[in-house]
Amino acid sequence: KHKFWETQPVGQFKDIGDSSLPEGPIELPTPLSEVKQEPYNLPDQYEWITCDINSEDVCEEVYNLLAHNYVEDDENMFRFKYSKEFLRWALQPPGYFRSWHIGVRVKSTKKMVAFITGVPARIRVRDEVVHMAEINFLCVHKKLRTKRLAPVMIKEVTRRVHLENMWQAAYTAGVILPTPIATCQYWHRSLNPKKLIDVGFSRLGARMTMSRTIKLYKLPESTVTPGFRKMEIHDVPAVTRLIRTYLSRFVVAPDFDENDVEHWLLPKDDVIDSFLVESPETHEVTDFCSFYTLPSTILGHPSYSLLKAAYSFYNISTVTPLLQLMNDALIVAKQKDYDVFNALDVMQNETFLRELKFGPGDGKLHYYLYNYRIRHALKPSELGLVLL
Ligand code: NHW
Ligand code: EN5
Repeated sequence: KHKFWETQPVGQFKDIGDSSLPEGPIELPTPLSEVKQEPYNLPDQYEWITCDINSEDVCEEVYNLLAHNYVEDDENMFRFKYSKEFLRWALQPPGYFRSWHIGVRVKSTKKMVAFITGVPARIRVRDEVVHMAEINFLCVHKKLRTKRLAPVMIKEVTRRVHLENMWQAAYTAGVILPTPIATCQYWHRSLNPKKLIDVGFSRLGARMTMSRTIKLYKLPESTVTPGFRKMEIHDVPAVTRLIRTYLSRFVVAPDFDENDVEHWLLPKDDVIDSFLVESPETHEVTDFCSFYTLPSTILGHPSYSLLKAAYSFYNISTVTPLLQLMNDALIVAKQKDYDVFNALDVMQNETFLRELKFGPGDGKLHYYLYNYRIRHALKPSELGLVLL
């Protein structure tokens, strides 16, 4: 079992419960001169490429690789379909490294067959802010699976992260690896129940008709909170103060500055939506909510091919009850024609999920740190981090 992961500086299953092991880095950094200078070897037919995601052609190749080979649900009914604009946003935050956008091509045909990325992030673990890589979009073409290409991809991104003098990483996966710092549950709120049932995303409940189901999930036409509006560029300082204060209560959370907030939270059409509540009296920004857009291909359905999904991102309530704020988020998502609103049970999300008619999904999301040990697994409510 885990012939690769056993060799890596990650929490191992055999060490679970061993309270003699200290929290923090597992291995010390090595001098940069000792970091391997050449890429890892690939099988002879393949070559490494550093991707220029700003190039329309490269971005399209990545988009197509992922659209056909990235994550599916356990019954292979849906596959994530990240848009090109989303990929550009996800891969180019402040201080990003082009060298961390790594592709593999077939030498003879130049076809892209594998991909992995990192982006830099400051992640706070308890009272320590750690400069990490967030690793995402690991993908090997379906025809090249189970040939141990993934460990080579992971070692190569690790090497390139080390070359920037960073020694820790954060990542999430639907599969269990050694060893999760937290295991979260996906929850789903139907916005277009008829379509969701038609495509097999959800089922008609026992003793429910279609018309009762549609009525159950009906939402008001417009938002109810006075002062609820789209976030704008001039809101960046206020939103940064709000989110920094809020995230300080979680055990693991990003350390966002104004540049990060501008990049990650300022609205971008069909990528990231953010709303806030500006008090009509004091003009203070008191509350904030956001979701990102990640559609899925509906595999093999005669009449529908795309599921439009919103994913809850960062939400902060100080005056408006979180329940009301998130109900307004559902209302705008419905106005914008999303079929479903998804959320994890991270942060304070448990306080609204059931009441707002979210139901638990069949998927879990495991959170991991590379080269950083946590004494014992966290509760989802202790996590203040959402990855894309
Ligand atoms: S999770 C989404 C990952 N992608 C997909 O699920 C897409 C569809 N699947 C595939 O493309 C978000 C392939 O099945 C993949 C595996 C490529 C997943 N994470 O090549 P082999 C992320 O992107 C291990 C980590 O034969 P394959 C996060 C597996 O346990 N490891 O398999 C990515 C086994 O090792 P073991 C994973 O099916 C985080 C080995 O790979 C994994 O052809 C990456 C088998 O390799 C996963 N999701 O390809 C880690 N899935 O020890 C970052 C399988 O058990 C670490 N494996 O024998 C930090 C790096 C930076 C550090 C900086 C200091
Ligand atoms: C790294 N950034 O399994 C991401 N999704 O529940 C990689 N299920 O959509 C990790 N199987 O439960 C990704 N409908 C891990 C997740 C991979 C994708 C995945 C799950 C999450 C999902 C749906 C569809 C299931 C189709 C059959 C699901 C039930 C919804 C229902 C609505 C009404 C109230 C009850 C729940």
